[in-house]
Amino acid sequence: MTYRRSDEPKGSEITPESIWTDRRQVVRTLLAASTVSLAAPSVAAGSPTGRILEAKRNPAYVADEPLNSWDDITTYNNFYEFGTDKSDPARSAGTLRPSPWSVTVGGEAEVRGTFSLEDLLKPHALEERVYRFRCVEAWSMVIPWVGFPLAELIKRFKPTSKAKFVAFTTLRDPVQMPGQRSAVLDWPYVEGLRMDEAVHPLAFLAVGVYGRALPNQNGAPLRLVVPWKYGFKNVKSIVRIDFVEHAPTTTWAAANPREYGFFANVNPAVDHPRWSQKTERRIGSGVFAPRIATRPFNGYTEVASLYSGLDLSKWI
Ligand SMILES: Nc1nc2c(c(=O)[nH]1)N[C@H]1C(S)=C(S)[C@@H](COP(=O)(O)O)O[C@H]1N2
Ligand SMILES: [Mo]
Repeated sequence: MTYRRSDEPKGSEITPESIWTDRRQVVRTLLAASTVSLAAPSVAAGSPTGRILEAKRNPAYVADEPLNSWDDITTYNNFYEFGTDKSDPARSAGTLRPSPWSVTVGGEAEVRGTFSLEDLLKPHALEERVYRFRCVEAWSMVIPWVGFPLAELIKRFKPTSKAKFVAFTTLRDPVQMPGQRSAVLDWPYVEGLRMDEAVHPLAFLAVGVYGRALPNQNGAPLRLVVPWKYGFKNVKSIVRIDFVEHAPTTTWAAANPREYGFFANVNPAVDHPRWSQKTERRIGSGVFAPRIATRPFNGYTEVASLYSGLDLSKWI
């Protein structure tokens, strides 16, 4: 699956930026008006850049609504290691060196060790999945990720019966990540899932978007994607994965436990203390577009059984 043949010139190389933007606008309108074909984003995506990844589209996870453009996905970001404004990561993440990269897998597992990214990825066939993405700040996107199920990786490392949670850690390097020189969050950024969440078929490790290797601002070279949870669970630029017995610390819940919890399941019935979670603004839909109703578990209701018996108004 590729969105653009490698021998094709990038749109921005052959047309002035204004024409390109216009054309994208036209395509977006067409997309909004008709059934979305997954081939369409090749044109709608602006000009994807980066290494082309070989991946097979997974027909179980395709879009029933327009995809966000490459520009939406790569210029409107949360990645506090590069600043707190949405536009900061696209501007500043060039200092991150996603290659060479290594990931350490440790904790309660029979197999452990430090692996180059290439070795870590080798056993996994890449697939493309389109997922809705819902930030806790009440904006959303629809994103074609490339990666593989987290469950497949977990299986290889043979977690022991003591492994009840999986903890993820982002790189800590204030030289590559200048935002870490400021104490806006505790570094490194950490996140976690309960083991049954982590092995759910929806939980995904992404290495690309729009058929290209992840841009730095999106969490190169490896990031988590858990589409039924608020965006902050989707930890970026992962260097450690640990199998642990107890619920690990998670960055936003530690920073503000009154406002954020460990689970962070998308839930329109529980407002954030400072804003409603009932609706969301779809990025790129235009200023006059109506807000969209937010759905329980971001519409991925197949995960509901993971939380039976749990009061989701308490366990936020
Ligand atoms: N390491 C790290 N991971 C992170 C963040 C961050 O600041 N640092 N922000 C989170 C938040 S709040 C969101 S909404 C998503 C944004 O992902 P995107 O920029 O690819 O859309 O990344 C999440 N992962
Ligand atoms: Mo977010």
